[in-house]
Order: sequence, then structure tokens, then C-alpha cells
Amino acid sequence: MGLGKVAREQQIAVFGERGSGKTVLLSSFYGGAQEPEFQKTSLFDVVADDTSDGNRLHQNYLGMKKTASLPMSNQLKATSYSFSVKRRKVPGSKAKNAKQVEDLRLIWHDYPGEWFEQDPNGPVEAARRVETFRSLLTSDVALLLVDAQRLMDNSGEEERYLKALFTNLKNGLLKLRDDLLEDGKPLVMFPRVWVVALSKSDLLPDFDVCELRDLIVEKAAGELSELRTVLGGFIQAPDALSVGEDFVLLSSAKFEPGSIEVTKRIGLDLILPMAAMLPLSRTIGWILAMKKGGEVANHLLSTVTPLVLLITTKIKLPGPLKFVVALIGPSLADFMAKLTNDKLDEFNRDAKDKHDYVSIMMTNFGLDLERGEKDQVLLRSLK
Ligand SMILES: Nc1nc2c(ncn2[C@@H]2O[C@H](COP(=O)(O)OP(=O)(O)OP(=O)(O)O)[C@@H](O)[C@H]2O)c(=O)[nH]1
Ligand SMILES: [Mg+2]
Repeated sequence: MGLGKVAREQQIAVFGERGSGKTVLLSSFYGGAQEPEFQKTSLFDVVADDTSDGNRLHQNYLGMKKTASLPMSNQLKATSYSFSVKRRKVPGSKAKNAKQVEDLRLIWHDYPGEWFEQDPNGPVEAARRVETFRSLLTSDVALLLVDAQRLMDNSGEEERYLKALFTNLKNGLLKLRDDLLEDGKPLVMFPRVWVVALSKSDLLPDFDVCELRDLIVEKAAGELSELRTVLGGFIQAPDALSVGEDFVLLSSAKFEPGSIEVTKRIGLDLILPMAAMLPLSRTIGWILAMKKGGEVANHLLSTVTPLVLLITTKIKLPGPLKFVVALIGPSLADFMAKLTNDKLDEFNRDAKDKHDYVSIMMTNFGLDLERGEKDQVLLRSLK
């Protein structure tokens, strides 16, 4: 077995209450990727696997763009959308490299936020909820939506909203716990990084990501840490979990009376980079801290496979993937240290020279995140 394919299914797990902007976010993400502007600059295409699903999202997007009409609230029903993130042909790329990479499959679940507030109507819906959450919880990164509109509605006493938000989510997950864990066995695959994301951040134009963090810490640190404890109870190796240490601002469009400016978006271009890159640096730390391998280390390692591939282009690396934890641990740590030392640009140029697609994409993602931080849209955990 070589390091081979990195084809993966990446679930996008967005946790948000009713009206918090989930459907608009998904529509804007997909619709934006169909714009010529995106296609000119991006290294990849986002294609819906099911044409009519894709059309529905694109319709949502065009409805906002052209007639300022909004998608309907999801009632009762959840839909899972599956996309392929297909790489563009890199001119001159070597056939050998081309074979190593497969497209990324992206699954994005859109479900009614009502689910956090109301009990299911009967067993069929209950089963559907469990099924949706089961797949949501196989993602590597989760976004926890904080609704800027609700912050404004509770201006001056934001804690009322924030405490309730984290508590509802905690309770919602606790209620599903027995159904989600088979025989009570803690999960291995689980989002280990939970990012707090401010949706509709266009409503608070003067608010930067540090202020978001400060507000959450000031007003709801206790509830967030209770949520962390509950999430830790779902998983093996609960130390490998980061909840509310990363923050991002999101806005799917700029909403003005009578018009919706879909091109004025914040943070949407960080969603894929966050999903791909955020777990990496922490994961490596976690793997090293575990010392011996085991199921969790192996799983975590598989989530950093693209990075492993990236490094193998720099460092000769023997052996099948599952035996390399000990071998590459130090190189990974060393590599990550280098990454934070302005080496990204250099790697990025190097990768482009070599037409090495995975490296180009990963380093691009890394640069996107750096830009997000510079623009004060993203705040990454210091750990
Ligand atoms: N200003 C602003 N408003 C937004 C944004 N995204 C959504 N909204 C508003 O919030 C409303 C609800 O958004 P949805 O995406 O339908 O919310 P949802 O989370 O899917 O809600 P449910 O389907 O009920 O769970 C929209 O109709 C818009 O009015 C945004 O980025 N900025
Ligand atoms: Mg919705």
C-alpha cells in the first residue's frame, strides 16, 4: 500500500438554530462557486452530484441575487447535499501525481434548526434526526453558528441568547446520545474541532473576530465549557477535542432593503480551508501526546493524510500509513512549526513549480487562512 489516494468524504457539520442562516449559507456557498469569477480564480470546481439538488441550491442563490427572495425555512425536512470538489487540470501536471489524488466529496446536511427546540413528531422523524446527526458527527470540523441578528435583538444582555444557545445544543445532543452511541461505546470519528461562527456578520460591520471571542468568553464561557464536557463524553480520547477555541465571521450576502448583494460575502471562502486545515496542527499535537498508536491515533492520522502526502514530497517516508505514526510524528511537528514560520509562500511556489496539486491546494488553503486572520475574520486557537 502506498500513501495512495486521499479521496475522502468530508461532511460539513453546521450546527445552528432555526433561522440562523444555514440554508442561505449553503446556497451562497454553492451558488458562489458557480459564478464565473470563482471559476476563474479557483483551483477546483464544486459540482453537485445530483443535478436537481444543485439546481435547487443555485435557484436559491439566483433568487437572492436577482429578486432578493429568500429560501424557505426548512420545516421537518432535512436534505443532504453531496458535492464533488473536482480539481482543475494543472497544466503540465505529472500523470503519477494525478493518479494519487482523487476528488474530495463534500456532504453538507441542511436540516431544520427547529430540531434543537422541539421534540420529534413521531418515530419516523426521530429516526431521521438520529441519522442526520450520525453523519454530521463524522465530520472533522463543526461550525457552531451564533446568529448576529439574535445578538442584536439581545443587545446589552447577549448572555441570555448565548447561554441558551450553547445549553440547547448541549441538551439536544445529550438527548440523542443513546441513539448515537452504539452500545454506549464512545466514538472515534467525531468533529474534534468546534469553531464558533458568527452568521449574518454583515449586520455587525464594526465587529471583528476578536470581539466575537471576547463576547463569547465574557458572556458564556461556562456554558461553552459544559458543552465541551458533554462532547468529550461522546468520544474516545476526549483530550483530543477543541471546542470554542477558533472563531470566524460569516456572512452569506449583504442584505439591504429590497436587494441582496450575494457578491458581498464574508468568510465563505474559508469554509473549505478550515475543514481541510484546521484539524491538522492540533491533530498532530494530539497524536504525539498519545504516544502509542491505537484506533484514535490511526483515525486522526488518516485525517492528516493530505499533509502526510505533502511532506512525503519533501521527506522520504517508508512504510504503510498505519505504521508511520511514530516515524513521522517528529517530522510532522517540525513541518507544522515551519509552516507557521512564513514558509507557506515558499512551499506554495515550490509546489507550483513542481505541479504538485495536493501541495498547491493545501498551501493555498493555508494562505487563505492566514489572509482570514489578517483580515480579522478568523481567529485560530493558539494551541
Ligand atoms: N443579514 C443577513 N441575513 C441573513 C444571512 N443569512 C441568512 N439571513 C437571514 O436569515 C433568514 C434565515 O436564514 P436561513 O438560511 O433560512 O436559516 P436556517 O438556519 O436555514 O433556518 P431553518 O431552516 O429554519 O433551520 C434568511 O431568510 C435571511 O433573512 C446573512 O448572511 N446576513
Ligand atoms: Mg434552513
